[in-house]
Amino acid sequence: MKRIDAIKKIMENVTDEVIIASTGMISRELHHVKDRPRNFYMMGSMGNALGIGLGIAISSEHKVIVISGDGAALMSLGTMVLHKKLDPGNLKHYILDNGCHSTTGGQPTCSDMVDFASLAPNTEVIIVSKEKGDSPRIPFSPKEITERFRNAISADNT
Ligand SMILES: Cc1ncc(C[n+]2csc(CCOP(=O)(O)OP(=O)(O)O)c2C)c(N)n1
Ligand SMILES: [Mg+2]
Repeated sequence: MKRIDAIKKIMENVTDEVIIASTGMISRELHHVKDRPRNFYMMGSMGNALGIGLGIAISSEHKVIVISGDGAALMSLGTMVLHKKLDPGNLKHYILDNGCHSTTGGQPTCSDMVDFASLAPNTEVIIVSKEKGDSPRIPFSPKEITERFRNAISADNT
């Protein structure tokens, strides 16, 4: 399955959930498939999406979906353990595993050494193909994304 098709499938069941998308083509593809103010695109800082999602999940009643790549998930193994410890029922973590850093040229990861789904609750691995994809750049600045997202999830808009 292509990564963008996995994202389309995830989006089929999304209503009012907050979505935190990992750095790179995952964010671009989510933006391309369905841009919405409740999407936060973690531009630049790979490995941080789960920490942001976990923070929102434990401090609010929002249903939160985090979409990570395998490279990003490997960078946030400690956060996955914290996810297990805190175990918020309102957080779902998808890991789109293509065994590489597809966004930056396909450098291999060692995702085959880890059973991500066993590390934390509500964690689902979807195996996807390695191609980079061609979704265009997100036309918002990090500041615009943050402001739009903050506004969308603020107490007034729950
Ligand atoms: C801390 C940090 N390291 C490296 C990068 C460069 N970078 C951006 S996306 C990416 C690859 C992401 O790989 P993965 O999470 O597996 O997602 P994929 O591209 O395979 O869908 C890299 C290395 C970055 N933005 N931030
Ligand atoms: Mg990857």
